[in-house]
Amino acid sequence: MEKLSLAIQKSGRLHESSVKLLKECGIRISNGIKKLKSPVDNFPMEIFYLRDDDIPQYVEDGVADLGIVGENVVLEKDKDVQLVEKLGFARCRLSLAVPKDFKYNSIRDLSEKEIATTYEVILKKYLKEQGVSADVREISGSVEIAPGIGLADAICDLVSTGSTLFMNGLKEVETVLKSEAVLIRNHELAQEKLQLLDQLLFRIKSVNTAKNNKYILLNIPNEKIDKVADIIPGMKSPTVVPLEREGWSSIHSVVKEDDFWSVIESLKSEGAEGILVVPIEKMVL
Ligand code: PRT
Ligand code: ZN
Repeated sequence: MEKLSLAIQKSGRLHESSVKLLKECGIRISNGIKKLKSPVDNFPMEIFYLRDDDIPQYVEDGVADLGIVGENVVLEKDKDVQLVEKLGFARCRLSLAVPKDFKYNSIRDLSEKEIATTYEVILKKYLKEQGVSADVREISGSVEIAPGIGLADAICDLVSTGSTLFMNGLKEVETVLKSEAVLIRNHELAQEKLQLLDQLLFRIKSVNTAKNNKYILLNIPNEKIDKVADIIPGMKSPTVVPLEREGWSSIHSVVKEDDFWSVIESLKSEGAEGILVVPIEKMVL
């Protein structure tokens, strides 16, 4: 039987979340990560452990059918691979930053300046789109120290909390790209592998949809049921269960994480009591 091969990062920021996602999808990886690859016991799949920079190339060549890697790396490597699904972890942005005393008003201020980066391809494309000509210097790590040692006027690097920039006396001035971990695939997968990919994707979506939603339970006077049902319509319609207490019901439904606080406010103003909110493990749509 055909097996899908999936490349994930061997160690680094993506590794743990990738393994965790697979685990949540019920994929049991057999042995430790010391090796180059591990079999999976309960799904026709094997896992390759690679440096993240190498993953797009391996997927383009079909050495691995699938890969989990930052979108930033996919775009920088510019290989012929297909983006299948955004995975919602390892969120960050690729930003331009300048020393904090640099008088920055617009991207034009970087015209003819030297910009150090490890993201040469993405940065050059961005500058071209912005109509700015600057001198892009590719350096291989610790980009944030380049202005301090006189190697560049500005940098373009990944940012998540911003503390690295701050500690190096830099300020963020433009966002070039927003990134997160993504699932990529080889362009020409055989039919059997595509079916396996569909199964895997179904599981990933169930897991990630569940993460973006919460299960909500509350008590409400019966005359407010319709109003509350409009606020929390759930997947089809909410479940309504009568309470022992005369004239009251319990409503169960699903609420999106993003809408959560505004929904809670509306429910309270309708007179909801005893609101409970619980995480959902899997959500099958
Ligand atoms: O060894 P290998 O080549 O596999 O790993 P790597 O060292 O190239 O990559 P790694 O593990 O550092 O990052 C893997 C991926 O995580 C990146 O390609 C991004 O998609 C994603 N990611 C998310 C980040 C960050 N957040 C991040 N903050 N990658 C790097 N950083 C670095 C950034 O370069 C800077 O040095 O963290 C610093 C900034 O962080 P803050 O929090 O101080 O802003
Ligand atoms: Zn890397």
